[in-house]
Amino acid sequence: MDDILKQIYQGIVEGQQDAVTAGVAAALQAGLPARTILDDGMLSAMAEVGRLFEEGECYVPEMMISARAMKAGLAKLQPHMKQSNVQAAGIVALGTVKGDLHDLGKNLVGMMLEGAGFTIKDLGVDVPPERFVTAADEVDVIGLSALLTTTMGSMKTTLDALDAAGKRPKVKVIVGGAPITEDYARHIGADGYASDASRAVALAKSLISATE
Ligand code: B12
Repeated sequence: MDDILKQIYQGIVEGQQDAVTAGVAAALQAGLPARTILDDGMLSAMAEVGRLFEEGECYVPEMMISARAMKAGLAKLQPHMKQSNVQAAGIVALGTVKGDLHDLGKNLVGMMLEGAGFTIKDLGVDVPPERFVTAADEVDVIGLSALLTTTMGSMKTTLDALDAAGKRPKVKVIVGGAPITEDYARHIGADGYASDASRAVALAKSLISATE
């Protein structure tokens, strides 16, 4: 791995925010594509943090510090992920479902969608179904994120709330997050599932063009 990417990777695993932001700046300066920095330096590091946690080699506080370093790195990378000549593509409300506080994946999906011309309404984390119901009037697509197996059910609750409020036909609902699968998405009646942020962009685009 490139030395700068190694610095970013190590910085995230060890939770050193300054090393990560300096590394991202250096990598951009060296002309490395934002995509490579994200995939090889950052996402792989977060996966390693997850592995360490699973193996009992790190705990929640360390995970939090790593997440903070990752967030700082993402903020540095964000302006470089916008594509040129993009046209307004639609409005997407994004939120992490009730009970769940993980937001790195949701934020990344938001960044990529924004880069592709979508307007993002970020509803934050631990979002109750009613907030999504309210947002449904103002957006074309609602994106639900869940990282915990225990909060996957909140996706179904949210879809049920949209249905009960008569809002379901108005919006497309897409879902994602580490424990979510295509099958689960179909099972709860979502309009689509994407396993990562790039696929989320393609999915949102295809759903919007299908309604035009
Ligand atoms: C960082 C982290 C945390 C941080 C979160 C900080 C933050 N601001 O997000 C903190 C420390 C707060 C945390 C807390 C907890 N965590 Co945690 N966490 C993680 C970790 C290490 C990384 C997650 C991450 O950010 N990945 C990087 C992002 C970019 O990837 P992503 O989220 O998967 O998103 C991508 C795709 O999934 C997709 N996507 C995501 N959302 C959406 C939405 C849409 C619409 C679409 C289309 C696509 C999409 O696109 C994204 C970009 O490519 C994971 C391990 C892992 N491997 O996932 C554990 C993990 C998710 N956590 C776990 C656990 C258990 C917890 C706690 C319960 C721990 C505890 N005992 O307190 C708490 C729960 C708190 C809560 N109520 O939410 C478990 C979950 C196990 C399970 N089966 O449910 C995991 C899997 C760790 C493990 N291996 O055991 N965590």
